[in-house]
Amino acid sequence: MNFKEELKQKQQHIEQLLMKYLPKTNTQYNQLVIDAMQYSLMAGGKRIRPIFMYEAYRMCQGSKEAINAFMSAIEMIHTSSLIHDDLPAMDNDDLRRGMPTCHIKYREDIAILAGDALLNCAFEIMIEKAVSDPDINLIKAMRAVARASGTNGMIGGQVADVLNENKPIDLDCLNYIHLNKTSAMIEGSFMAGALLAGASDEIVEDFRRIGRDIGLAFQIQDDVLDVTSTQEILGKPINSDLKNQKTTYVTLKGIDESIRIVNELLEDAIDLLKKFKDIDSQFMVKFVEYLKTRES
Ligand code: GRG
Repeated sequence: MNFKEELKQKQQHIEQLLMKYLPKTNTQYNQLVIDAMQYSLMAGGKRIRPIFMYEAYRMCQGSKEAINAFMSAIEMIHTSSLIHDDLPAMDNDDLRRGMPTCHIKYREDIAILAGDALLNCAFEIMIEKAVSDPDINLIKAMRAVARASGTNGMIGGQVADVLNENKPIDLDCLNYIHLNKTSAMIEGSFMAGALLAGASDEIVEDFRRIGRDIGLAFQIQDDVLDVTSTQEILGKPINSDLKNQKTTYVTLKGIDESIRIVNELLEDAIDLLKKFKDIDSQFMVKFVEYLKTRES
């Protein structure tokens, strides 16, 4: 099977899990929020965070069924952040993953609730696993996910991002935003996968660094794609950073230097992955190579 086929298969598997873990209802009263959750969750993202989590888990020889719930949880938290990021109070975008954003389709009030509900659901399904299998590794993995998405992670990065719209910022501040808004969840995905598999602190730290490099590269690439891609390919409006007067790697470093930094960070991640040469890290190496050329 070639890389693209393997990637598609993994994405399809994750989508089956997401459907399984989405809450069900037996009443009409809360049906709309479940529809809105499903709409955004199943709108066709790349599913990179659960894939990274699974690869770290597999490379650490994990054998816990809980990985399925944790992979679903990280994608639910990611989707909840996208729903909130698109709201009028934040980026005010109409298009996401090539479809109308949640608040355009379901109204702003329901979109806010759908984002909240996905976040809650993520923690509920992880806690459910920890209750049925009270293993400290599950709790540690849950803590990694909570930290990644919290005040000193994604939310912290988003706060700095919104507070610094419409004003020039330096590289230090921009790196804080990128490393927290985007890298933290990618680092958290790798770390949670390794922790679930019971990996040592040293290995968990290796995966954290792999996630940091990939996450920063991923966000710098987003900055570049925002000015070089098209709405059709990206599935969301281009020039969004310009519209919101955001400082990005492109405005601070230019397109060519930004692309060079992306490639350097991804090469660093590949070097770290080489430590795992005795076990099968081939898919991850190919994934990082693919990220160099991603178009959306
Ligand atoms: C819900 C806990 C919680 C917080 C909300 C709004 C917010 C706080 C955070 C926004 C974070 C954000 C939107 C970061 C951008 C990260 C990013 C690069 C998103 C795009 O990720 P892809 O390309 O998207 O993986 P797909 O659509 O493929 O899943």
